[in-house]
Amino acid sequence: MTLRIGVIGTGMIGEEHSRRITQTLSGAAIIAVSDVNHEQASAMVSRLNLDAKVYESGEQLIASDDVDAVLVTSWGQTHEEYVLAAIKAGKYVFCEKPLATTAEGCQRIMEAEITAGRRLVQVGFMRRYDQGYNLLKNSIDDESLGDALMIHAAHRNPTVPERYITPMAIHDTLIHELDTFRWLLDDEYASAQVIFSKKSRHAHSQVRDPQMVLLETTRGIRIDVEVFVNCQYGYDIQCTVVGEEGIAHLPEPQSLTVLKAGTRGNEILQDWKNRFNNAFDIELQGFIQDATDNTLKGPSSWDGYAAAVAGDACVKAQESGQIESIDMPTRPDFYR
Ligand code: NAD
Ligand code: ISE
Repeated sequence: MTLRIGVIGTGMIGEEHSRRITQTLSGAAIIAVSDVNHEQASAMVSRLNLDAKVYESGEQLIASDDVDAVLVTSWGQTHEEYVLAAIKAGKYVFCEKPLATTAEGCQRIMEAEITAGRRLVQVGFMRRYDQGYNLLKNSIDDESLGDALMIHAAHRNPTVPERYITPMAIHDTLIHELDTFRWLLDDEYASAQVIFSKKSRHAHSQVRDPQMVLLETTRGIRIDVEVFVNCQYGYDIQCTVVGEEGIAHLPEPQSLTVLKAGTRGNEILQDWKNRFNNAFDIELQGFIQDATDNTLKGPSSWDGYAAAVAGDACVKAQESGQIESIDMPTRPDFYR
C-alpha cells in the first residue's frame, strides 16, 4: 500500500521532507500540497516533479478523500489548527516542531486525540533518531559515566529572518533541547531561568540574542544551553553530559580535515538539513510505516506538550528574569 500524503507548508522543510519522501524513502507519495503562498506550492510541485494537486487551503487538503496522512510544515503558530483539523478528519498527522507554540495549544491537541480514541499525531523531534544522541543516551542508560549530573549544550544558527522574535528562541529553537534532554535523561524539568548576555550587533531589533537557558530537572540535574541564533559562522549543535565518573560529548558531524596553504581546517555546516539528514530519514520512514500499520510509535502529542510546558516557563523566565518553577502534569494513561 502507498500512503497518500498531503503537505501543508512548502517552505524549506516542507520541500526537504517532500523530496525525502519521494526520492529516498519508500511506501508513500506526495499527492497534495498547500501553502498560503500558492505560487510557492506550485513551484515546489514542478521542482520535485510531483504528481500532486495544489489545494487552495490546508483545510481543503485535510478534508480530501485522496489524502491518507498530513504533513504539517507551515510556521509554528499555524500548527495547532491543522493538527486539530487532521484529528477531526481521523487522519494521521506528522507535525513539525513545535506541536503548538504554547502548552495550552498542545493540551487542546491531546484532548482531541484522546477523544478520537487512538494516536494520530507524531511530532518532528528528530534528534531522538540521531546516531550521536543515541550514543549519548546509551552512555547514560548503561551508567558507564555513573549518574548524569550536568549537561552543557549550545544551539547556534548563523542568522535568523526578521520575523524571528525573542520567544521563538524558546518555542522554535530551544524546543529541540527541551524534548531531547527529557528523553535523554528520562526525567522532567523542575525550573527554568533565562539570562541574556550583551546583545550581538548582528541580531536584529526584535530578537535579544544570545541567551543562556538554565534548567533543573526533578532529580536535580543541571543543564545550561546557550541559544545563539546569529552566531554567523555556521549551524553548531553541542551537547556534553557530565557524569559522576566521566563525561561524554555529542559527536561532531563527519567532515574532511583539509591541510592547505598553511592551514588545517574542517568545513562547518550552515544549516540543519545535512546535520540531521539520517535522523530525518529514519523518523519519516518510521511515520510512513507506522501510519500504514495503524500504530504510531514516534514522539507523541504528550511529548510535544511536555516540551511546551517547559517552553512556557522559559518564555516567562525571559520576561521576568526570575527562576520559574515547572510543574509537569501527570502523563495521561492514553500516552503511557
Ligand atoms: P519556511 O518559512 O521556509 O516555510 C514555511 C512555509 O509555511 C512557508 O512557505 C509559508 O508560506 C507557509 N505558511 C505559513 N503559514 C501558513 C499557513 N497558515 N498555511 C499554510 N502555509 C503556511 O519555514 P521552515 O524553516 O520550513 O519551517 C517550517 C516549520 O518546520 C517550523 O515549524 C519550523 O520550526 C520547523 N522546522 C523544523 C526543523 C527541524 O530540524 N525539525 C528544521 C526547520 C524547520
Ligand atoms: C529550525 O526551525 C529547526 O528546527 C532546526 O532544527 C533548528 O536547529 C533551528 O534552530 C530552527 O530554526
